[in-house]
Order: sequence, then structure tokens, then C-alpha cells
Amino acid sequence: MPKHIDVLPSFQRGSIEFAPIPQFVYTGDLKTELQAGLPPEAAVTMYDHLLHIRNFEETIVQLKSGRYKPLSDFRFIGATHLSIGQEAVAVGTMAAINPHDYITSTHRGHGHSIAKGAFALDRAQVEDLLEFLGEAAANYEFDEADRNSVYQAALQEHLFRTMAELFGKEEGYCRGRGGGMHIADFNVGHFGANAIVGGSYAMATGAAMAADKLGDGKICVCLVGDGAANNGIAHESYNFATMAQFENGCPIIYLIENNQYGMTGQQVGEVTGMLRLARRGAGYNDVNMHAEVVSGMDPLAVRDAVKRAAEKCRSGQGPVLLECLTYRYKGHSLSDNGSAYRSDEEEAAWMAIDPLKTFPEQLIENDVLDADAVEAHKQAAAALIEKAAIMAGAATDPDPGTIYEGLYADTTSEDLDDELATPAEELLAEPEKARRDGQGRILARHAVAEALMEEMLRDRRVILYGEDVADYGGAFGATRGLLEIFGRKRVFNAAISEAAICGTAAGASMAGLRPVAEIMYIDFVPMAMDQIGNQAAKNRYMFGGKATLPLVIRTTVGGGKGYAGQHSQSLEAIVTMFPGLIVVVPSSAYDLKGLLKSAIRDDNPIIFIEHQHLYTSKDEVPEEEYTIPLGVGNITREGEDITVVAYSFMRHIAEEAAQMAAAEGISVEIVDPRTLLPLDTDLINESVKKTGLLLCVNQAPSIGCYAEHIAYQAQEACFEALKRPVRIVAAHDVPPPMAAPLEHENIPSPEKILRNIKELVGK
Ligand SMILES: Cc1ncc(C[n+]2csc(CCOP(=O)(O)OP(=O)(O)O)c2C)c(N)n1
Ligand SMILES: [Mg+2]
Repeated sequence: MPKHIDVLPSFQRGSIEFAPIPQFVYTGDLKTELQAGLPPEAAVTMYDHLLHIRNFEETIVQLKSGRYKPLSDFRFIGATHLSIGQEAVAVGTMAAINPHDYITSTHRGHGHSIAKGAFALDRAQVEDLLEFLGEAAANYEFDEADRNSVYQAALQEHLFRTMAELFGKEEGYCRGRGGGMHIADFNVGHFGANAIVGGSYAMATGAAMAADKLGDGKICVCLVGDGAANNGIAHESYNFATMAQFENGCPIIYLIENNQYGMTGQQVGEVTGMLRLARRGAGYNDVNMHAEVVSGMDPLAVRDAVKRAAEKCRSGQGPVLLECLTYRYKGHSLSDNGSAYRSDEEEAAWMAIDPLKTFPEQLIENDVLDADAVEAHKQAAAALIEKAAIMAGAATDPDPGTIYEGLYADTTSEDLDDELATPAEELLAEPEKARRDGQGRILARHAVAEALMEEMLRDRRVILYGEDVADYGGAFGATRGLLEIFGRKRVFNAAISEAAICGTAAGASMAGLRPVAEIMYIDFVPMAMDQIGNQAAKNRYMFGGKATLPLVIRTTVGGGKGYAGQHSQSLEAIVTMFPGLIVVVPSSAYDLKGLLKSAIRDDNPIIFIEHQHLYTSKDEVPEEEYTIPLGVGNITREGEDITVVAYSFMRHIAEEAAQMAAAEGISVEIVDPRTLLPLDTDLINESVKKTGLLLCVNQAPSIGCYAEHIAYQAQEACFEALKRPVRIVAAHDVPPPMAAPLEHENIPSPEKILRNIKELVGK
């Protein structure tokens, strides 16, 4: 690919100029909005939703105290992070975006969820309202010919599903698997509240990136707290979204809902060095991320700012950073009354500009509603919430027998519509298969590139990114040639931001792409552990089985090169601790290609671990289409006396040992599980039952390694058949050392495996 920007030396004296960051530019009010064409009904709707949120949250206060009369016997469990005082942000934001636009939310996200769903219903046609109600329609009385009566039923159902989720009920938006801190509604682009502070930053960025690459006109609003804005992932995400290579910009609004405190840590004067967090926009691109400070106590100001920001995003100028100043009237949760770190004066000053007071005043002043009507709206909102709570109290507790439901998607992209193939005119170079040698063999790294190429041709939603994967072709050359064929829209270098790489892949996968991300060494995976373990792995289950995350994170394991502690670890076990992930550990070029193709087609988040030693090994790899199913192991050597389970490169070390054992008359069977999560226990245990002896080999230190799990499950399943206790050959319990003799001692060798085989067999 031709280089388009040369980096030439330039040392001109001067200073770096920053454009000013505007604050509180909105000068309007309800009067000017009405004059400018805001329908009075729309203003009333905004008021209604302010009331719904306030009432909902106040009901939680009552429920938690046990004094909620309509449900006096109900015991409310779960978190109580309430947004009383902050309603104008939720309402102003959702009033400004389209129903299909994406949002991500926070642990304090009841209001976001209520407003996102409610504004979507406001704009829905009768058919859509009926579809939303589904079978629940039978629970309501309404007249299909009267949109308003259908709407009232749908709104009631929405508030009920929200409350039911907080109550942990089957009818809740996430079937009670997520609760209030993880509520999501994929029907209206609500990609989830997040109880990891800042956890949604990268996912939101990925969703916006997907919207841009798919050209579907959507934007994403990433709602975060002031505390979240100080987390590392915030900075990685801002940088990712402002990468100059995104020529259309990234259509995301980072909306910091600054309620002045983290849990108790105060943003101004304590945990940051600046007055306004919007200032950070200047750190990421030359237009300050169009940053702006907005009154978060005025729903019209928020609506105005978000509307302008959304227009910027839709016209290719994203991202935008908005800071909305607001205040939570309650403590961090109901176990904190806020008095340890806040003054009465401060609380009173914010409450004096309460949107639930100022907005209805404006409605009355502008003759939109009279005082009686305002009162009637208050009563109506209270009645809706009360009914939602009563219905939620009577709703269904999940059946413990359903505990695994929603963990894995059982779908793939196997039956793909031809229209999703990459059109020939989009190809920048002729795609060519790797050149085979006389025996039909290719290098394993070429097998990886070939799998990627084939899948990118087959499905235009597959994109590839990571550190140095573009022009350079990846640190191990496994992506070489792909940029030339597919161009930078689909193959691009990410910043050195492992968390942002993995988190954006998760978000993009929820928004319609099928990303393949590369993390150069598995040693760097801990940098991205929240994104992998708390976000990608858990989203489907936490959101009631409603999210689909077809993404692959390719990474590598090394060792044996003297790269020492931080480039030689075998960390596969840490990703197996997160149910929801699939973990693949191929051991040959043939398997790399077939398994990677299956992984890309699978609808689950996959960690695909390639061993660096394999890249330059050769194997016969057909040019013809083939895939290898995930979760199915392989007997790579048949034997009678002992079973050795070994995966990835260790399979080859075990095979060397098996050959040496054969010379001594011992017949070794080798099982390569190929996938660790899920594990092909049937294949392993069948072999163990046949041989009566099991040795598990892996390259990780012995404590907590995956071989321990293989050993444990086998001794449980095959206890009767086992002649001796199961054994493990693993690395020593030290960080990988650099010096050759130490490193050699550390990594399981054929000799060490042979010694253990002989001891087990008794020879
Ligand atoms: C990564 C992480 N660290 C700490 C916490 C504990 N915690 C929960 S909410 C919170 C404060 C978050 O502050 P902010 O982002 O401003 O949101 P707010 O609570 O003010 O809405 C903290 C520290 C957490 N959930 N996640
Ligand atoms: Mg805060």
C-alpha cells in the first residue's frame, strides 16, 4: 500500500494553540423552543419521562426501606444507585437521538433505560407498539384503533419490564440475569448498563465504529460518570475514536454525566487536576473532540447539545465529548447518606434548580399545561410506576433449572446470504491462496492469513485490526497481504491499547460487525482483562441471552526464545475462567486454518491462541474449503498404555516423548483437545477409560493451570478406570526466566514428559 503521510523532521519554534472549549452556550428556554417549533406535546412528553424516572427511583427508596405499602412483604435485594437529581440528562439525551441509535449506560442507569425505551415508544407506530407488547398484550386493555391507548399499555409494560429486571424476574428486560446494574434492551439499541466504572467506554466506541463501517447512519451515546472519565479505558477510547485513519470520524458522543462525585471522591479539587473534564477533549485531536460543557440540570440544554453533537457525528465529524454538570440528591447508594463528604448548602443549591421543579414551571408559564394538569401528570406517572412495581412483585422468579440459559449462542453465520460476500469491485488486489510446496504444505502463519482472507471474502462484516497488523502484517507475519487486498477500512492498525482493541471488538460485534482483533502476545491480555472477562464474556448472559457477540481475539503464546517474564507466559487458563468465552488452542497449520474459519463464523466471543513456534512449521493444508468444529478434540496418536492430553505446541513435545516411549515399548495415546472452553471431555475420558492412565501437559506454571482442570474432571469421571493418580507436567511456578538453561528447565521437555510416562506406566 502506498504511504500517504510521510513523517518528516520538523522543529519549528512556536507554541501549540488550543481552541477554546465552550461552556453553557445554550441560551434558550421552553419559550424559545416552542417558538422554534418544539411541539407542546413533545415538551409534555419530556416532563412525563422526567416524572417517570423520579418516581421510579423514589419507589426504590421506599422498597429498600421495606416501607413501600403496595408491596409491604417484598424484600428488595440488589444495588440501589439512584439518579434522583440527574433526570434532565437522561431525558434531554434520549429526546435528541433516534430510537435506533445506540447507548451504553452505567450502574446509575435506571433513568437512561427508562428514557431510551420510553422515547422509542413515543415515536413508534401502532404495529410496533403491538410487537413490543407481544404476548404481554393480553395483560392490558386497550383499543387497537386508538394509538394512545396502545401506547399507554406499551409504556406501562416498559416500566414493568424495567422494574421486573431490578426485582430479578423472568419478565425483566434481561430475564433477571442482569438486574439494575446491567440492564440492557437491544430492541432499542440500549447496549447495557455497566457496573464496571468506565467499562462501557470501548464497547460504545466499537458500536459507533460499526455504525460507521456499516454505513447505517446510527450513532452511539456513551453515558459515563465523572469518576469513569478518569479510568484508563476512557483515555484509550478517546484516542481510539480520534485516530486520524477513521476518515469519517467515529460517530460517538461521550457524555460525561458529572454529578460531582465518584462514589465519594470529588472531581473538582480532589481527584482530578482540572475544573472541567471537557478540557480533556484537547488532548485527543485538534478540534478538542468538539468538547462542550452543558447544564445537566436543564433537559432543553442537554437536548440541544446532544442534537448538535449527533449532527456532527452523522456528518462525519465525530467523536464529540460533552460534559453535563448535574448532581445526585441521594448518596452513592442507599447505604450512603452523602453527609460524610457533602455540605447541606451544596445540596440545597443544586436542589434549588431541580428540573422537576423548573421544567413544570416553564410548562405553566408558557401555557402548555396549567397547574391542575401538572398535578394530573404527576399522579399519572405515580400510578404507572406503582402498577409497574405491583406487577413486578407478582412476576415470575427464574427457575434454577434455567441457570445455563443464554450463556452461549448456538448460532453461526454458516448459512450466509451471498449479498454479504465482499463484492469483487471492493478488492484492491487479487486474493491469492498461499503457495503450496510439493506435498501441499504451507507455513502455519500462511494458514492463518489464508483463513482470514477466505472469511473476509466470504463475509464483508469481518474486519481485522490490532497492533501492527496492517502494512507490517503483524509481529509474526500472520496478517501479511491482507491490507493490500481489503484496504484500510477493513484492515487497520490500532493504537497500542489492548483494552480498547478488545472492548471495541466487543461493541462492534454487538452492532453488526464480525471483528477479528489481534493481541500480539498473550502476556498483554491482562491489559484488556476487563474488556474480555467482564464485558465480552458476560454480556450475552447478563443481558438475558439477548446479545450476540461474534468476535475473535487472536493472540499468541511464545517461550523458548529468551524473551523472559513478560513475553513468554502461557496464560490460557485465565481466559477459561470466564464462562461465555470459547477458548481455542490449535496445534497445527491445518487446525489453525480450520478452527479459525469456524471461530470467525461462530456467534460467540472467542479467544484464539496461536503458538509462535507453530508459525514457521509446515503442514498439509487443503486449498479447498474446510472447517473444524469448535469443541471437538482430536486423537493425534493412538495408543494403549497411557493417555497424554496436550494442546497447542505442547502436543508436539508430547509426540516426541511418545516416540521415545515407543522405542521403550510403551504405547502412548495423545489427545489434543483443540478447544479448552468448551472442553471435549468425552474424547479425553473415553481414552482414559481405555488406557487407565492420564498425564496432562501444558506450558503454564503448575498452580492454577488448565491441565489441573483437565486432570480434575478426568479423575472425577474416570475414577474407577484409573490405575494411578493423574499427573501433570507443567512449567515451574516462576515467571519465565531469560537465561537459556533456566528457560529450558522451565518449559516441559520431551525428556520430562517421558520420565513421567514411564513412572506412571511403571517402567
Ligand atoms: C472499575 C470499578 N472501580 C470501582 C468501582 C466501585 N464504584 C462503583 S460506582 C463508583 C463511583 C463511580 O463514579 P462515577 O463514574 O462518577 O459515577 P456515579 O456513581 O457518580 O454515577 C465506584 C468507585 C466499580 N464498580 N468499578
Ligand atoms: Mg459521579
